Amino acid sequence: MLKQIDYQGSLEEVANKFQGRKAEVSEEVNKSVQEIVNAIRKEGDSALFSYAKKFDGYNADKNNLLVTRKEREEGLEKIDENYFRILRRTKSQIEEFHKHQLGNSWSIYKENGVIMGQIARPLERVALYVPGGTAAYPSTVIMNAVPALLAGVKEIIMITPVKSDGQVNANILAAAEVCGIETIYKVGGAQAVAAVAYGTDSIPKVDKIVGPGNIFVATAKKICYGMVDIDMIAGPSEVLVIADEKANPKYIAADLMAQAEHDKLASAILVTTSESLVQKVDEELEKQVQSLERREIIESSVSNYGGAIVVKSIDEAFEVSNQLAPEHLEVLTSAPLAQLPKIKNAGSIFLGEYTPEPLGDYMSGSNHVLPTGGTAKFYSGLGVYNFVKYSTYSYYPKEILADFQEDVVTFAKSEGLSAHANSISVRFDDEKKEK
Ligand code: HSO
Ligand code: ZN
Repeated sequence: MLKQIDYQGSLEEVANKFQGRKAEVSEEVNKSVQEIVNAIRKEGDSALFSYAKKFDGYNADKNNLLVTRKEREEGLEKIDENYFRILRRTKSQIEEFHKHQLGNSWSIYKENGVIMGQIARPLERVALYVPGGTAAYPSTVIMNAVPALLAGVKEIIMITPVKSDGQVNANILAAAEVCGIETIYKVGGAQAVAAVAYGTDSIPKVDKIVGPGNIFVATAKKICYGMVDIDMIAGPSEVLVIADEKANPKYIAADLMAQAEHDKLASAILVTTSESLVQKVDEELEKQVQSLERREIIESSVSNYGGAIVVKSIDEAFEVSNQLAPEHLEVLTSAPLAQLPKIKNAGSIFLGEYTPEPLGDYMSGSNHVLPTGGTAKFYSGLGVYNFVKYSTYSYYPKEILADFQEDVVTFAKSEGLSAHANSISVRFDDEKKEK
């Protein structure tokens, strides 16, 4: 299943494959999503309800758009106490980690009396998109909600598509409950994204939209970006495992498949100094895949977008990884912590054989909303910082402004902006008269 990738110092071919797995957005998709967004902008609720009927078969109107308290209670009854405990434990693990991302407000008091600083303020209202069907992960609800809550976002609303029966998945209701999300709108797709971006009579406008979705949702988020903020556009999942000759092939195979099972477009790559390890991992893959439910997806993604790269040294393995900038990087070498300084580009890093990536998908504490497709070169995973914005402030006493007067006036005039110059010099008119 696992092909050895012929690598002689050139990664171009692997990188192209690795970074080019995003589903292509066709002209057609773009056009139809733009039409939906325009209709929501112009017609609001009536367009929203007719798209909900057309695409989801749900007869939405302003009286049945929200999940009611009764529906929530009925859903939550289906959830056993142990599952609730797991959700709460996950939430507190994520909180404990993300708390450290809080606070970036600071001020400086200069000796000359100038005071300046920056204040972080939370976004007011955020929409969390939860896809319908099998890709609706309760873990993702927690990963998105916790940083927003810690940032101090006042209102988190959820939008999620429902089928004609109008039901929302009970596990999702439970995750929402644990995060204190009470407002859940039964609309999804591009129309729901446009509705929260522009606001309709029934749905409030938000400041930011987060959460995964299909190609229509992702395209709508791109189109509405600017009107609202969005999180990143997530591509298919990926993992890169760096392993030395002592690493356990059984664990490596298991971890490669854990990401591969997400999607036929997922990518799982092994980079190792040991050619014989590749052989052993391949044997393990064949063995373990037999009993996995998503066998077909795994076989497809591992053979199309997976592979093994044999390198001459562990340092070279990190160079390869830095070029590919994977979403998840596992380091299965002796003394993995010591390798940390070598890692330049990776969404989230998992060190040592008892920190498998799926632990991070659920409960290690770090976030699982991460940059994919090589974008870890310039993006970070989701955090508290994504739900705040900063205002800078300054206070200048008169005599310090006087000291800057001439320079600012000259600068403003050089830009042809005499009103700017005037705003400064007008403050010293009296002094000039006295002289
Ligand atoms: N590995 C996925 C997240 C996820 N896994 C959710 C399980 N549930 C992308 O980081
Ligand atoms: Zn996962």
